[in-house]
Amino acid sequence: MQNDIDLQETQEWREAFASVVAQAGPDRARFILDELSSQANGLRLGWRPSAVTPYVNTISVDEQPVFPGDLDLEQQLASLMRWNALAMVVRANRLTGELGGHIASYASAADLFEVGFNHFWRAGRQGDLVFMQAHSAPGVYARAYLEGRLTEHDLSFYRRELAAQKAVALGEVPAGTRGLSSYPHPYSMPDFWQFPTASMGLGPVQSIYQARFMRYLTDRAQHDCSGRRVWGIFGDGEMDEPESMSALTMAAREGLDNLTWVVNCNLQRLDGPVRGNGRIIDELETLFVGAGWRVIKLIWGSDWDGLFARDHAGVLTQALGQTVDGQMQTFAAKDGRYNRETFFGQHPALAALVQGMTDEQIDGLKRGGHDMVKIYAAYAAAIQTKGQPTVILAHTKKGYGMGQAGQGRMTTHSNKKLENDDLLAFRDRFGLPLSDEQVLGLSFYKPADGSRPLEYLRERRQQLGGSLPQRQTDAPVFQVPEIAAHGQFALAADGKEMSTTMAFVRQLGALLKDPVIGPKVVPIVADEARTFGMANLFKQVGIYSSVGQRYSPEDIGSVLSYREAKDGQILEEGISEAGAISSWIAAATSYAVHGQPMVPFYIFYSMFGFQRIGDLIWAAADQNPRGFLLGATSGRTTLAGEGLQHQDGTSLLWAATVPNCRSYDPAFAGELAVLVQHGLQEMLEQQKDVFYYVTMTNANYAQPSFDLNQAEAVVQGGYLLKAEGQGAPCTILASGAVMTEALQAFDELVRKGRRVYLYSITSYCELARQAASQADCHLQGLLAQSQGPIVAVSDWVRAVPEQIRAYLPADRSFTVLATDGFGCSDTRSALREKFGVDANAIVGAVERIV
Ligand SMILES: Cc1ncc(C[n+]2csc(CCOP(=O)(O)OP(=O)(O)O)c2C)c(N)n1
Repeated sequence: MQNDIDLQETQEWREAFASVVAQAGPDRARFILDELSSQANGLRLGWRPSAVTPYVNTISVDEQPVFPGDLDLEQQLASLMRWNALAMVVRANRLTGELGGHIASYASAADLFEVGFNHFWRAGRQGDLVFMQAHSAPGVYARAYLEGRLTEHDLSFYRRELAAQKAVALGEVPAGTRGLSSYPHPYSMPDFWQFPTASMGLGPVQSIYQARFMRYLTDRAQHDCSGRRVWGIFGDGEMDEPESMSALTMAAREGLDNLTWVVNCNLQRLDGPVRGNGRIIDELETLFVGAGWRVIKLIWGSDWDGLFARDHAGVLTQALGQTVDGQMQTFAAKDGRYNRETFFGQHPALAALVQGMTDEQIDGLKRGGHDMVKIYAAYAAAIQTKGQPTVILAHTKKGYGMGQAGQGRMTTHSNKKLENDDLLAFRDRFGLPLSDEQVLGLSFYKPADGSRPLEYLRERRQQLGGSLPQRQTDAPVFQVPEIAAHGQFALAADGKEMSTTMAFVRQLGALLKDPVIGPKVVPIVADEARTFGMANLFKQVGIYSSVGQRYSPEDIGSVLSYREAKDGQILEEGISEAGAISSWIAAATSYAVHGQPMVPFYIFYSMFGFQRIGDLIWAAADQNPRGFLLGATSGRTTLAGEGLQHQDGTSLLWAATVPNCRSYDPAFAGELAVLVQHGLQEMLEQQKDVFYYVTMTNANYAQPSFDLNQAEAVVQGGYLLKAEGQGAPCTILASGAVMTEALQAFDELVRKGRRVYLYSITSYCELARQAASQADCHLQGLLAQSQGPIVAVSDWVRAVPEQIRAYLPADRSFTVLATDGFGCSDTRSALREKFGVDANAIVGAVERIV
């Protein structure tokens, strides 16, 4: 900052501006500022206003609405939540230290949660979607306990899901008692949690795409989501995750005013301060404002209002603006006396501000995120915002109320045990109606049924549509058309040359025309539609754009013209796999979130799927999604020329690690058509919680007609494609695009006087999973149809075919030809020769064995 070289001149300008505000009002003042700014730009002054505003609340005292609730009662209730949450974690860890859990995060966020629960977050299918910071889960359980949704027994099985099952089985606890998952996991608690947030950064990005998907559903007249809102409560440390920030501009570009984030700025993460030497709130303000969000700073509680009002010279605001977060954390950890001496003692005018206050009163000065009145004001302003998403930057103390044991302490995040004195101090601090004995015994506390606090709690939730979080799964059934309606061309391919990708796109095009299923289909791409030959869909169904198309596209006359439309069906996410999978998650969970089943097909470069955004796929799996992931251009040797970053030999291995993901590697268009049909039936008719990962390739080759009698076998993992020849028997297992090599080897071996059995293995993973769980498995019946040593050839790493080794008959040898290692840029034939997965290698492998 430059020194002021003419104080008097500066003062004259200030006064002139102050008089504009006073006489002509804020609109005129803003106009003048805009004019000056544009003049400065015209003069090339290289000046830009700072995006950072003073370290004070955005909502001024006179803009603050009256708090509509019973403040005392709500504070009392919040104290009970705090206690029960704390007791739950400490109890679990007294039992065994290995269970873990967090106290300090919820301690800092409790009021932010409570104002949401009591006044804003509406439940049900017309209500709000709330993404809750995962390590604040104990507080959410504590509330569910007071609401009567969880019992004391349930709480005592926090982080002990298996122990609860055992205890129920042994009759030690009432039937229905259940363990509570560490974090929000819909898979573990399917009627409770809606959105998994435990892997940090994934909640934020998913919340944005959920808000955007609601617009999509509404604009496409599939489901009216116009009354719903997405809320997210996240950590300030969590904002460092690239995913958290990855879609901020999209949210603003799309004008998502149905989205509100609350970032709990307790200034600490796990190891220490988020920005010890800086200020995270300023940094986030700049970032969000730059991205186009409305930023509401919620920094100080009501008891600071008087201090600011008396601070005519602005020394308080200035001193706060100069305090870095590391120091602010120390102030949180220290007592009133320290704060008086160290902070207010910096300047006589500051000291004068707190002259009449005791050290206890200084200690009790609240940060904004601990003041329900201020929180209410911020939330109320957020939901009135039009045309842009809002973030509330809420200033809090980590471990609030944990006193010596944790408030503002460096180690507070991991503190899961409290000493007796600390527990008693916590009781006193929050005025909890607990005896010493109850405190030391960590008794949960719930006011009597019918008592005013409980009645109030229930009334509030009733007003807001019931309890939250709550996951519902009932959804209407949709009839899937006969396979012939969309896959006939593949079933009767009759030797026609095409790639499985081309076949898929053709099938998708036909499905989109189905009057029932068509509108439910959500094609998703991340800037690779042309790569996969999908450009024809641009014109056919259009690309979704919330504003339609404001330009005439360069290729307007073409049949493949780039068409954006408000009712467009394709979600074109640009080069963001994280964004595309988040859209896929929103569509794949729509049956639960909105009671409106949709069928997303996300088609991507297979290498940039599981490897790139595997953790998001895992989070998707946690939500029991229903939809298709299509790994196009797959295979280590089939995507010739592209080199080692693109050539995928591993995604099927990743997919095998996701329990509810059914993964397939079809060789032929007919197999693919059957898989799509079967998946649709499972998801839309039978309403099974499954999702499919199907690989596709870009190699063109002759597609045989498909015998529908083999459909079931394709789904189970493989079928005998053909058997010919006389002589010593041998068996070849092949899948995906290297099937063409196996077909050549088949002919060669028959010519050489062998009896050859060739199988198309559509899924090693499905074969192995079934074999692991039942003796009478498909694999066993399948191999009983053949004889001789088995050679498996795969465009994937060895571990993919190896999945079945343990379940093979003892008298059959098993050799795997695979593509472990990095790929490289060359032709298919050169690559297949290098990896030893071409026809020659297959013949050689068979001949070497016998
Ligand atoms: C991807 C990922 N990395 C690390 C963690 C472990 N972790 C859980 S909470 C936490 C610190 C959270 O800090 P912040 O977001 O500031 O929230 P606070 O607890 O302070 O409210 C970390 C590192 C995680 N859950 N997910």
